[in-house]
Amino acid sequence: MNDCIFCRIAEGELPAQIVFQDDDFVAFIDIAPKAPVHLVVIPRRHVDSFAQVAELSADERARMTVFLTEAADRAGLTSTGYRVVTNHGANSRQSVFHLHWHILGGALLSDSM
Ligand code: DGP
Repeated sequence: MNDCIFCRIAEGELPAQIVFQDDDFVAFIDIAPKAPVHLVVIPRRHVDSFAQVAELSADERARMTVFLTEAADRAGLTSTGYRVVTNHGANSRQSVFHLHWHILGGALLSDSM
């Protein structure tokens, strides 16, 4: 059994509040939100973190960025704005080792990154 939490969410083996998905990417509500709207966006294909993004094809990387904008739009964030963050490694406090992007919005965010 795959013990990656985000792979299991992508496979439908673990529940998540999915807001948008296609064949290659999934956007769902973060379980511990840091903003009124906090989405997690993942590629279905497992990549450990942003440092390994080259393991995705150029086409996947291009579509991933467009998917991020689409997910933010579906969450109603385009007009008011949002922040996109990805964490890699210990100093960033990455806790789930499957590449993911945080989309944060729904309020005026902290000016500290
Ligand atoms: P990071 O620290 O960048 O690795 O962020 C991981 C995020 O994933 C963190 O904000 C909490 C979220 N998360 C962890 N486990 C689950 C889960 O089982 N379901 C959901 N929806 N989010 C999760």
